[in-house]
Amino acid sequence: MARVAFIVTTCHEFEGIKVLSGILKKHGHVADCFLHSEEKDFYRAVLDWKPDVVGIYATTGQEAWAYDYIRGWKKSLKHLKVVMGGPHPSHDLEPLTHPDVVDATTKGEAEYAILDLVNAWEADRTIEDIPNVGWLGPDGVGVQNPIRPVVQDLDTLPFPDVDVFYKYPFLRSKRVMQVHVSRGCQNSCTYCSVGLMKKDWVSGRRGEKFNRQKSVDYVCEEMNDILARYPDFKMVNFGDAALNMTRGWIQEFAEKWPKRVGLPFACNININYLNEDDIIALKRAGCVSVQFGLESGSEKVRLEIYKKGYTDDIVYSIPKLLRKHKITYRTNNIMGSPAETLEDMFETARVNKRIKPNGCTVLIYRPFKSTVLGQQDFALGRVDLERDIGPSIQNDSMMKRTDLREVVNLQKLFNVAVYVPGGEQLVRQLVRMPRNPAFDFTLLGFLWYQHAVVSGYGMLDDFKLGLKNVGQIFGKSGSQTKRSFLETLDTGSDAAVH
Ligand code: B12
Ligand code: SF4
Repeated sequence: MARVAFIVTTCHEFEGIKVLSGILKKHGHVADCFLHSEEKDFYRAVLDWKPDVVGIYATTGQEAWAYDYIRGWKKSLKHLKVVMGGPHPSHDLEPLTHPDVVDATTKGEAEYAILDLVNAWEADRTIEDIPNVGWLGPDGVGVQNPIRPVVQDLDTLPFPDVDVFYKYPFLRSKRVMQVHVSRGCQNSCTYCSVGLMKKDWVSGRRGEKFNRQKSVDYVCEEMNDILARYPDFKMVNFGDAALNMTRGWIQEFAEKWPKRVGLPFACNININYLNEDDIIALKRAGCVSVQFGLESGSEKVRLEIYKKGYTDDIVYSIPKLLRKHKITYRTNNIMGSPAETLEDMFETARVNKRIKPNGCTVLIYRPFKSTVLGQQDFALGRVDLERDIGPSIQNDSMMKRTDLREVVNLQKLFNVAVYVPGGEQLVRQLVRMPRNPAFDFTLLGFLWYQHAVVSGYGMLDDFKLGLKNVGQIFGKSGSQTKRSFLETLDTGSDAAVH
């Protein structure tokens, strides 16, 4: 029996960690999760728990935040091993080049990799033959082992272990609980990691699927298992890329969910796979709010460069249907990709104005090495490698552009252009000014209102969440340094991808 401590910097309940903890516990290990924001003394809390293994989840830019803590723990706990998983080490073995900190990484979905790894460390066996695991070779270069097939039937997994997050009063007393019912996505947008995950996170065996959805029965049982212990949640947010991943799933869900669970919910949807019947079923099931990625007002950019699959026809027709059936909707939008001029970005604001969303999430384009577009950007030298923008995609840009200031300012003031009468003209003047905290707070104000009030996440919860992360305002990467407040704000949504 090993003791595995997951550590997390963003105040959020992470589905991946819930699942890994569930698997480890099912196989006789002890697991817990420590949230930086929720512990009075994070360093001591983890140390006093005496872990044998520390697990870190990392998106790109977020890999190094705990390195100094780990160095300290390793001084006291001589046997401590550290594994990093998630999107970043799945595509980049750089963390292994800090052998005083990271002992192994995992690539892709890690349910059985972490189990094998913990078992091997416990028995003092080699980890060099474990599928999905990355380790440091004798020449100081990271070695990535081949991966195993992803779990094809998500119903075979134990229920995600919510207890490791809901032990924290703040997370269990929120209005909205986070739930995931699928993995993958029908689309393969070029700015998103999901496209390459589909190719890279599967073993390539014949018939292996990357897009998978839990059965409706499993989801209802999972929910009731959680609600039996934590009955106070008022609403559910499905964090999946899209709830409408499998044809017919929403219709079955609309039959069973209201009777067996009955909580209202918000979710992300792919509007190119949505029709009026689905919208009616969503409404019947209890959906109050959906979010989808518009990303660009230009159909050409959306279809030809982002490969999003959303034609103008879809972009203009689906919102009308959502309004007709009284489901609120928010859009996600990207500013500053190499595909767009500033004028294109103003066009994105105008299209939003036309389709009248209840809120606009606006992210700054970030070139991840785990995306098709990002790989091109690095290859073509479009990225300013000297610029440390921290882990967030809501704060700053690392692209080489002459209009960088305007782009970043427009991201902050986008909602003014969409929602304030005559706003576009005003914003056209303001974007030329130096960056200004007032612009940041304008963005925060709109986001908070749209997310907390319009979509029903709760004003107080969202506000408290902001306060919890206030120390992270406008941070850079690296260990224990501050990160962006904005990064953590939209925790109830899938803002990161769409
Ligand atoms: C829901 C979601 C969020 C949620 C929840 C965060 C989370 N990561 O769970 C919120 C809204 C908070 C969020 C925020 C952000 N996100 Co996000 N998010 C997602 C999304 C849509 C689903 C993640 C998920 O839960 N999947 C289901 C679970 C079961 O899978 P999983 O998390 O990958 O976990 C598996 C493996 O990764 C691994 N694993 C996970 N944790 C660990 C830990 C250890 C120790 C080990 C060994 C393995 C391991 O095993 C798990 C089980 O198989 C993904 C896209 C995607 N489809 O993956 C983007 C994604 C992960 N997000 C991304 C980004 C950029 C962000 C932000 C930086 C955006 C921002 N606001 O600036 C922040 C970062 C905050 C943070 N600390 O993660 C990028 C990461 C790209 C990259 N290369 O780093 C992704 C891939 C989307 C994209 N743009 O391409 N996100
Ligand atoms: S951006 Fe959204 S729709 Fe596109 S591939 Fe990623 S998760 Fe799917």
